[in-house]
Amino acid sequence: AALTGAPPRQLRADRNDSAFCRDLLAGLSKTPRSVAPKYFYDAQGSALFDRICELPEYYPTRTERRILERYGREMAEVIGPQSDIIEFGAGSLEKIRVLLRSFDARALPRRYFPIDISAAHLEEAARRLHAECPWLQVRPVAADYMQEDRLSALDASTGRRVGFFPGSTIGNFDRDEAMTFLRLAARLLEGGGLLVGVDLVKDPQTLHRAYNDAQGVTAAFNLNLLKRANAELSADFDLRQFAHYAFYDPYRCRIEMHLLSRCAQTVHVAGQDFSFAEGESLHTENSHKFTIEGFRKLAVAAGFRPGPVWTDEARLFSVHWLES
Ligand code: AVI
Repeated sequence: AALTGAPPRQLRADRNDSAFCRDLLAGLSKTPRSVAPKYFYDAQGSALFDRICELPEYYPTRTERRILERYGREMAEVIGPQSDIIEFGAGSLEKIRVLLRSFDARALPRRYFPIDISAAHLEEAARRLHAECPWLQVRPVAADYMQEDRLSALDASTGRRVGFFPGSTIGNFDRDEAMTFLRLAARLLEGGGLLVGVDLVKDPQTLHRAYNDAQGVTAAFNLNLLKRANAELSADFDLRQFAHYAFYDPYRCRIEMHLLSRCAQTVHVAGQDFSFAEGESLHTENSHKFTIEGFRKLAVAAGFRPGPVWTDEARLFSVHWLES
């Protein structure tokens, strides 16, 4: 092994034991083929997602930010003073900054627990936020927020707990996952509440454009999943032989993203062979869109009491306060 330059066997075994490896192999073995969208977010995928958020066609980030800016005072009021804010999938901690600006100096939150899977990124972002807001205790939690047994760091939260889940990430879950998340959040946040961003049903053209941008950033984001598999799992996907395909399904109220094989081909992933027919799909993401009433019903089914909802004038996006 030393002469061929291959990584030591133990290292290779570790890599192929990863959740990404396990889930991709399982997803490629199913019909139809699929893989969970959480695997988009390696360093490159996260950078591409940040670029998507800046695209003229991608309205959610911009619209949600405006809603947070415009109605932040009302949100701060329902959140209440001295609370502990827990953010699920906090990323670069940009959105919490927008929210924090709306608090009256006499009614500030006390602690902030950003939960994110990417530990290195999180520590640095938390340090910067604390430097800007020295009055706020920032306690980063490096974990997958869907794994409740990994959230013991939240035991340090002894005050009124308020969850923050912006960006309509909830739309990337299927119904069962959304219910699992909301039930978990309702338990964790008992006596407090959840502030959650939810993308709305709207005309299909606007939706279609948001996931088929002219610069091809969303296509690069989708294809990056294969690049990641090549880099981490010694796969040999030829990126030129797969096409980004995203469309709105009005029956399921969701955007579906796929990677379509441009030809008949065989791909190798972690020592296994997978044959694709021409046009065959690997389903990479669903992005559900909700009506306000539909989302409130889901929240009730998970054990929340829905409160105020804020939207933009064109009703593109919504932010919900749910009491638990
Ligand atoms: C993170 N999530 C809410 C985005 C969405 O719109 O569903 C991910 C995304 N996929 C393609 N563009 C953006």
